[in-house]
This record gives sequence, structure tokens and C-alpha cells, in this order.
Amino acid sequence: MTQRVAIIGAGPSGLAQLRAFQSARAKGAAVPELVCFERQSEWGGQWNYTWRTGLDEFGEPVHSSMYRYLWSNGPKEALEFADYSFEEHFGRPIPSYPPRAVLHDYIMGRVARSDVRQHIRFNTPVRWVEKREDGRFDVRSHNLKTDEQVDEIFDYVVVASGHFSTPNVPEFEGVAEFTGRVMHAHDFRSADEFAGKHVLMVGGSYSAEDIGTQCFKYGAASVTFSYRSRPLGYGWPEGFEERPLLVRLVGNTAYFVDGTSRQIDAVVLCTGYQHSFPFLPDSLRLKTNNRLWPLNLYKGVFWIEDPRLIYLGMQDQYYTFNMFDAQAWYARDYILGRIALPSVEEQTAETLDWRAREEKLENPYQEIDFQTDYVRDLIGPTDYPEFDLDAVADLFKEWKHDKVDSILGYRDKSYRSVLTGNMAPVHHTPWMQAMDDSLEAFLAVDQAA
Ligand code: FAD
Ligand code: NA7
Repeated sequence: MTQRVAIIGAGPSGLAQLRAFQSARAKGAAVPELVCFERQSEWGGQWNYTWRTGLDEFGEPVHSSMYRYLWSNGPKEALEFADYSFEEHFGRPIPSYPPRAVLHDYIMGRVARSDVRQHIRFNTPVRWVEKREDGRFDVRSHNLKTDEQVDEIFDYVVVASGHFSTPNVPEFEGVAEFTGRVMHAHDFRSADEFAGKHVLMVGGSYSAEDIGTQCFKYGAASVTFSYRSRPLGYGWPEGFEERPLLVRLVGNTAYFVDGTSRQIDAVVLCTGYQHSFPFLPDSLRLKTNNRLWPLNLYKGVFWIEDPRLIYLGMQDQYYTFNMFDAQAWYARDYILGRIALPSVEEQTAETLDWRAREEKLENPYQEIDFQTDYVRDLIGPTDYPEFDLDAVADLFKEWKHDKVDSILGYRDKSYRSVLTGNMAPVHHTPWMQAMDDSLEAFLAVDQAA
């Protein structure tokens, strides 16, 4: 009987899984029946920009946390699909830090050129997954357009639903009485509304850094970062400052844990996200914070208690698209019977070794090497095209240095593709002056250069 695989989510991870199977089929393999459930009306996951916040037109939670004017926060050469270069997609080299629409176009380009769309059921969230006595899974999905629920049986379930959508929203004293705007990064859409304002970013990671610099770019009067553990630590130009943790708001004054205070007009809580799987029972549910090595996943992918349940993209990420590919290819080969998994004891021991190593990591450079080794470990036994992972690790390290050199100027740098060997052209307009983030403007400006 044909095996059936349910893939939950058609973002980059779910699409990587579809592409992995399609690539095997193109080489003559018999592949299982694939059904990809996607809650949104289009593929692309986070990369689908929406103006909506809160709930969508069906009353479903809005998935994407992306905002207008979002540009890649890492060099595109570090995330390039090994089987589909940027140059193949755009027909020429393009600059290293594309805006969201350009990356969206690239991600979609690879799958649009294959025949995987037929497997996706759009506007169809998965509501519940349960283990059956015979070892398979009952999957209940909901067609939002017809308002019908469908129950089906699958042999494997691949959870590719992302983990940057359910906001982590702490409470701060006085926030209820604060007269200015308060929002979580998940609901941030446009920096324009903060022009002329004094904005406070709570959080010390990517969202705080990127939303803060973007607000500054679009005219905020000042940007204050408030960190819990450690400051971002860049050489901030005038107009930025870092303070320790916010303790309370009184009127429009923010007080910090070191006793200092300042007037602010708006607060953006850049306090991260929760891994949230409301469609899974406790016994199957991954529980973790955002880190490089979540526990209970063999190879960072297989639910150890039952490897027919597979999670993609659940790690904190230096590597993104190419890592999701590596995971998807490995998972595919397990499903196709090409890779056998060791005993539960061996899986657990290996997983704990990775965790022990992760806990000793002291800086981003070591973290980059850690995730590089992880991706290498996954690619080795599969037919995912080999690429120079050491060169990618060097790229990430160069990127880190470039950010330290200039947090507002690092996106003006260029890097060499490890796939084509070609150097990216310098973008015509420095990032701080590039206000139009459309694909047309990015590519047209590049052509004019
Ligand atoms: P997602 O992209 O989140 O896709 C998950 C999909 O699952 C969604 O389409 C969702 O609708 C669907 N889904 C969820 N629940 C269900 C359900 N119950 N039933 C059916 N479908 C469901 N990465 C980079 O490489 N470069 C960047 O510059 C970058 N910037 C980022 C900026 C922001 C603000 C955020 C939040 C992330 C950024 N990332 C960036 C990381 C980004 O998460 C990954 O690039 C990528 O989108 C992760 O892919 P994914 O498929 O794992 O998850
Ligand atoms: P991250 O990278 O998970 O970071 C979350 C940040 O929020 C981190 O600095 C946390 O501080 C901080 N945090 C969490 N809870 C609190 C409370 N209660 N008080 C103060 N600060 C808190 O999430 P991001 O949104 O920045 O990035 C996620 C993705 O979006 C990433 O891939 C980007 O590419 C875009 P900590 O350091 O733990 O003390």
C-alpha cells in the first residue's frame, strides 16, 4: 500500500521537504503520497508579507512576523540552496543583501519550476495529530474555505510550522497605563509610524537590532535598546543607546534596572517567540526555547520516541534555507528506507553529546562552527549537492565582523558565492539610503549600476 506523508506548513522547511521528494522522484525513486497542509493562502511561510496583525480573514492567527522594508539580515551567499543558485534564478549575480521580496521570489522560484504545488492544500490548517494504535497518525485538517474538517491517516508527519510566530510577551509594571504605542515585534509592520518618535526596543537579539535600526533609518528621533542578559554591543552612532532591563513605565518615562530613566513615545517588545504546536498532544510536542540544540530530536529532526514524527527548522538559526534542505533530504532518505536510525539509546546518547557541546559554546564564532558541523553531518549520507561548508562558515564570520565594523553599513558589503565562485556586485544604493524595498527597485537599481 502507498505510504502517506503529511507535511504541516509550506514555508521554506515544508517546501524543502517537497523538493527533496521531487528530486528523488526525478531520479527514478518511488516516493510516498505527499500532502502538504498550509494555513495561509500562499506558500512562503514567514516570507509572505501581510499588512494584517492579530487574526486573518478566517479568524486564524496571522503567521508572518515580517515587516515592510525587511532586508536580509545575513548574506544571501550563506543561505543559497545548493541545488539552485541565486544566479540560476536571477540570470546574473545580484548584491548580497536582498530585501524580502527578492528572497521570496528566489525561494518560490525553485519550487515553481518543479511540480510540487499540486501536493499543497492551501487555506487548510492542521487542527490535530494523534498517534493510532497501529503506529500511524490520525490527522485532522480544516478547509477554511468550505469550513469542512477532514480526518485522514498518514504513515509519517513532518512538522514544518515554524517557530517565530507565537510571540513571547512579558509584562512590565506600568505598561497598562503607558500612553504611547506598545506592540510585540510580531505585530510590527512599518517603521514609518515611528518617524520623529523616541522608541524603546526591549530585547537584545535580531529583532531588536533590526527593527531598531530600521526605525532609525525611517526617521525615529531616537532608539533605545533595553537588554536582559547582555547588550547588543555594536558601535552605535548618535541617536542610539543601550540600557539594561526595563523595570517599569510611569507615564511616558521608562525606568531601567540600573536606576536610569528616559522619556519614550513607543515600546516594541522584541522578546522572542514560543515554540507552539496547538495541533499536537503533549506526548508528541516539542518543548524547547530558541536554541541551537533542542532536546528529544535525533539529528535535530526525528522525535526520538517515534521517528515517524519529524520536525524541520526548529533550531535557532545561523543557517536557514540550506539547513532546512539538509534536514529534509535526511528525513526523506529515512522515509525512503535509505537511512536506518540507530537504537533509541544511541540516538539519545548522540543527542546529548550535541547538547553538551552546545552548552559550552562561548561566542557566535563557535556557534557558527557548531551549526556548520551539524549541517555537514546531515548532508554526508544524502545526495544533497556537496558545497563548501567551511567557506560558508567563513562567510558567516566575515558577516559578524562586518556588523561590528558598521551596524548601519554591513549590508553594503559583497560576498562570493560558494556555488558559482562569483563575487556579488555592490548594490547601487547604500542600505541607509535605499528606501524602496521592492524587487523591481532592487533589481532595476542593480541593472543601472
Ligand atoms: P515558516 O517560514 O514560519 O513557515 C511555516 C509555515 O507553516 C507557514 O506558512 C504557516 O502558515 C504554516 N503553518 C503553521 N501552522 C500550521 C498549521 N497548523 N497547519 C498548516 N500550516 C501551518 N531567515 C533568513 O535566512 N534571513 C533573514 O533575513 C530572515 N529574517 C527573518 C526575519 C523575521 C522577522 C523572522 C520572524 C524570521 C526571519 N528569518 C530569516 C528566519 C525565517 O524564520 C526562516 O527564513 C524561514 O522562514 C523558516 O522557515 P519554516 O518553513 O521553518 O517556517
Ligand atoms: P530571539 O533571537 O529568540 O531573542 C529573543 C530576545 O528577547 C533575547 O534577547 C531575550 O533576552 C529577550 N527576552 C526574552 N524574554 C525577555 C524578557 N522577559 N525580558 C527582556 N528580554 C527578554 O528572538 P528575535 O525575535 O530577536 O529573533 C527571532 C528571529 O527573527 C531571528 O531568526 C531573526 O532572523 C528574526 P536574553 O538574551 O534571553 O536575555
